[in-house]
Amino acid sequence: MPGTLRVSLPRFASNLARSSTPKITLYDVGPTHFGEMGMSPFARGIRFALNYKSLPYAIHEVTLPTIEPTAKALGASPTPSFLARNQPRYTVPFIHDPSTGRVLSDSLRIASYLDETYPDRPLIVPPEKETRIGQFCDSVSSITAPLIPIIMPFTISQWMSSEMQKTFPAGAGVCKLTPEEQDEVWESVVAGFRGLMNEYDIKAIGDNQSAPWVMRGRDPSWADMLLTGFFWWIRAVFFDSKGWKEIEQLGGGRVGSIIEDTLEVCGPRLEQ
Ligand SMILES: N[C@@H](CCC(=O)N[C@@H](CS)C(=O)NCC(=O)O)C(=O)O
Repeated sequence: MPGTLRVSLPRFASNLARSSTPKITLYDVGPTHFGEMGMSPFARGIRFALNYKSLPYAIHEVTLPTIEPTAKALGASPTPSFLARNQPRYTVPFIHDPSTGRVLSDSLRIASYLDETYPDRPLIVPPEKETRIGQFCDSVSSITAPLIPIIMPFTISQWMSSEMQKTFPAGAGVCKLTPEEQDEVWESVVAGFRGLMNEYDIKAIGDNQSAPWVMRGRDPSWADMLLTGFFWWIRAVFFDSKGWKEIEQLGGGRVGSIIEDTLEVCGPRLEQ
């Protein structure tokens, strides 16, 4: 049943209070009215990862025009997926970890780095699943991409501060799709997620088939965190829409379970 927690709570929660680990700085776009959930779905996933690993962190908000100069000043690399297409581009999230002096960009790389650097915390990108997790996350962003023109107008007007709204190009807050075109987008998004969840059921490589997690492991992985980073946003805007309700019910309600369980295990706790 969606929302029913069938997993153990993070084993390191109590370490946080007595931790002397210096705070990692996570760069996200803002300011927004999302509060502790942050703006970028990728950065939101990293918050879930830091929460899950009980690593202390602070958020540093940048605006769209200040992503690149801030990243360059810190020494963060352009995002590899854009680099591969020969279009160097700087994106959030990126992090600075004062414990190691490392600066990293790209959410999957950050998630893997946290595993490597803090191996005593629960792993979220186990090496044997890294490729599958990476492919899953790429699919999540490409399946979701057609929703952007529909989701952004509401997001910009309702959730972005006026300071942040000004950094968006004129017209970014207007959906130019007809209602019929929007229905088609939803159909493609629902079909995309249906295919993806089926594929990951068939080829599941986890060891706990009754667990809701994407990889069917005993614990959540980066795949659940990134998926919930996206779905939290989509659900918050479209919770009452037919398309969202279909997505939530995919796999007999498994998608809804992943969101609820990930939020319960890895959700907001930013005060440190
Ligand atoms: N592959 C990157 C994608 C990150 C990404 O696309 N971030 C968006 C915000 S959600 C961004 O910073 N966009 C700024 C831009 O494209 O100029 C990751 O996983 O971190």
